Formats: sequence, structure tokens, C-alpha cells
Amino acid sequence: MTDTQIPAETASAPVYSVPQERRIVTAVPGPKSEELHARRSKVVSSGVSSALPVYIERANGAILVDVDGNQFIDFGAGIGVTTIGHTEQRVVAAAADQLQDVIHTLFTITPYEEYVRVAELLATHTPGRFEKKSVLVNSGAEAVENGVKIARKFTGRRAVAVLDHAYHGRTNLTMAMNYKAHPYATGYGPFAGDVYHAPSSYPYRDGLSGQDAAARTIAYLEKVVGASDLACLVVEPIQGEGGFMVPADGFLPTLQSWCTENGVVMIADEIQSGMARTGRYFASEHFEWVPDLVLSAKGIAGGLPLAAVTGRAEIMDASHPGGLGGTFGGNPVACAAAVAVFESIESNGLLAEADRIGSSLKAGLERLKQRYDVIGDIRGRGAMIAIELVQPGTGDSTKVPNPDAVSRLVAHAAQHGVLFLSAGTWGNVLRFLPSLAVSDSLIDDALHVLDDGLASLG
Ligand code: PLZ
Repeated sequence: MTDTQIPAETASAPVYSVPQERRIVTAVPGPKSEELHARRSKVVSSGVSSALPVYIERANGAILVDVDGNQFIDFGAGIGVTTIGHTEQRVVAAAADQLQDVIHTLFTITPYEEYVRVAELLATHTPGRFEKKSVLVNSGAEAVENGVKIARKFTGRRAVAVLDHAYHGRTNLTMAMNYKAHPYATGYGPFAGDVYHAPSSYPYRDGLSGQDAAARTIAYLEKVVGASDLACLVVEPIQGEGGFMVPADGFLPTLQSWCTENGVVMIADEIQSGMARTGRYFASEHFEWVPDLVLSAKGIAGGLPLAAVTGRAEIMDASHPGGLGGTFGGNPVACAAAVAVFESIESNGLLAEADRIGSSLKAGLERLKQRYDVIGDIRGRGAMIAIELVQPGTGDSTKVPNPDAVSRLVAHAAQHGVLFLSAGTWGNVLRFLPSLAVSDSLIDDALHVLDDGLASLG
């Protein structure tokens, strides 16, 4: 054990302050939510929408409680943020303690230990056994921006490549890196230049082996971009917003080898897939991919805003002193919470919990797929599972996207106390992104609701 590893303690059963069950006691949304929504409409930009406008008063474990007393089983976890559970005890205690000691100094003015500790933990738990360094920032998009900055500085090159179906954020550069224009980019241009969209691996739709898909991506990069101008290739190991596409085996390591041979920095955007969500600390591990840089955010601090770029020391150190930073990046309270997240993953055996959730969900979904041919594909790892919905037809031969079925299923589930999220380039993917606190009985319960919803599609 190195000094940056946390000793595993005996796992103790978590204690929840909210009963872990769904309970609907009013219409959804209820009257108090409606009232808040009316207030909100007057003062919150209509550019900010809410998938389910029930106003949340408490959240604990895998359950959200709204102002009307309705309880929802949360299969969204704030889009993969409260991975270790809502208001997890260690995170709450660590953040509360830190609030008493130091709330802010700005690490680039007067530093503090918690930032260093998070960087140590990231160096230990990201893929690859080599010297690594980190910079901490506030959000996923800011981590992507910094990853690109760092790669450009290291290589002295300009071009940035991403994959089809990618999602990387809402800042100017990251809007240009997303696959889908709407709703992220419509009307918000002009966008950053020198961003290239290369073909991805999408086994359900392209049927290509990892080698063939990688050859297609590499051919694009060589022809359209030119390897010698390419600073970085940014890839989500399992694509998030795009629809949880799991690449064919060999795709990612083949791209990494090509990047290494051509002096291109390959960056894993693990913002949605990282931090124990898929049953590994980072999803890259499923594919034997050791990226040059890894981007973390979302689940890293149990719900507090924190993000990181971590990677090979020589790449991270190519930036001049003062080149990286930002006022709130690596805030002490967020860092204290992140340390607690790592401790919780270790002492509560959360990697195994993610595997348990993946097995339960996949088994239940396979049973539903036998009965409903609207389910075209089931895919994902651990607590990052999705179904892709297609027009019903003769088995797998029809793959026409069915976004309408997803909207109806999401609406049906919400009415019955289950929060599901949609995803996908065509909006036809239903994703299961629960916290690792979700029990098998909550999963069964939610799958019953889904079953009823599927039956009601007709
Ligand atoms: N990279 C892989 O999943 C955020 C978007 C929610 P930020 N995904 C959720 C929304 O509608 O804005 C995400 C991601 C991947 C980058 C990001 C961006 O992370 O923390 O939202 O900036």
C-alpha cells in the first residue's frame, strides 16, 4: 500500500435519514411545486429548463423528496454526480468540518493540503502506473477546456479532434466539440475553430470490430486533420449524453497507440463515466486503455462542484507557472468532500456495488427486451446502463430511433415516482444512472414501473 491509498475499513451498513422507497402523495408536480414554478418563471431565464419540475427539499441515498412530500427513486443522480449517494454521511461530515476551518483562500495565492490530497488520490486511482500531476477546476466543461489548453501547450499544435456522438460541455470551445447542435449550440455561435469530428465506434449501429472502427477513425484524422497538426483526441470511454455507447473491444487502445506514435495527446473525458460509476474507478480500465490525460468531474466530490485534469507529468508540466488556475478551482470544501468520496468508495466497497447494480439492471432489462421489441439494445457497465428504443418491428432489423417512446416512458415513470433520464443523439435512449446506494429492491420496483410503462405504449 502506498501512502496515497486509503486503508479499507470494515464496511458498515449505511444509515439513511429518508426511507428508501418511492411514495407519491399528490399529483406530479404537486401544488407546492406548481407554486414554486410560477415564482421561478418570473425570475429564472427560460433558457434554463427542468426535465421534471418537482422542487426537491431533501435527498438521501437513492431517494429525492419534493416539497409536496413525494418520494422519487432517483435514476439520474443529478446526471451522474451523486454517485456515492445523496447527502452521503462522510461527504456531509467532511464538508461541514472544512467549512469551520477554511472556506476559500485560492490555491494559486495561498495553498492548502486538501488540494494536494485530491491530486495524490487522482494520481493513485487514474489508469497507468507513471508519474502523474493534476490541476483542479470547477466544472466538467472547464476540465475539457484545460485538457485542450494543456495538450496544445505540450504539443505546440492547434487541432482538436473529438468523436461523433460526443458531449463535452456548454462553453464556447466545448459547444464546438459536441456532436449535437440542439439544444446546446443553436444560435450561440460563432464557435471555436480547429475542432474536427471523427467517426466513433457504435457497435449496435455500425457493426464494426474495434480494429475496423479505429482504422476508420484514424483514416479520417490522417486525411482531414493531418496527424502533425493534431494536438489532442478527446474521447469519452463510454459516451454519456450521446447514449451510453460502449465501444467495440480494441477501439480505444488502437487509437491510443496511433496517438502515441504520432505525438498526439489522447484525453479520456471520464466526466460522466469516472469515479466508480462503472465498477472501476475509471471506465477506461474496462477497455485496457491508459489515456495520457483523464478528465474527472461530476461524481468526484459527492455533489459539490469540483473537476480535474490528471495525467502524465511531462504533459501537465509543459504549462508555464501561472498558466493554469481560476478563482474557485479546487475549493477547500469541495476538495474535503472529494477525499471523503474516495474514502467511501474504498470502505463501502462501492466498485462492487456498481457491478451489482449493473448485473441487476441488465438481467431485468433483458427480461423486458424478450417481451417488448421496442427495446433495440441494452448496453453499459455498472451503474451506467441504457436501453436504445427503436420502432417495433422484426427484432433487430428495424433500428429506426423511437424518441417518442422514451418521452412517454420518462413521463410515465415520473408520475409513478421514478426519475429516469433520456439521452442519445436522436433522444431515443433511456439511461439508468443511479447512485451506488440504490438497492436491488429499488431496482426491481423501478423496473416494474418501466414494465407498466412499456405495456402502456401499445
Ligand atoms: N463531458 C462526458 O457528461 C456533462 C450535461 C448536463 P459540466 N454532462 C451533463 C447539461 O445539460 O448541461 C458532461 C459530460 C461529459 C463534459 C460534461 C460537461 O460537464 O460539469 O456540465 O460542465
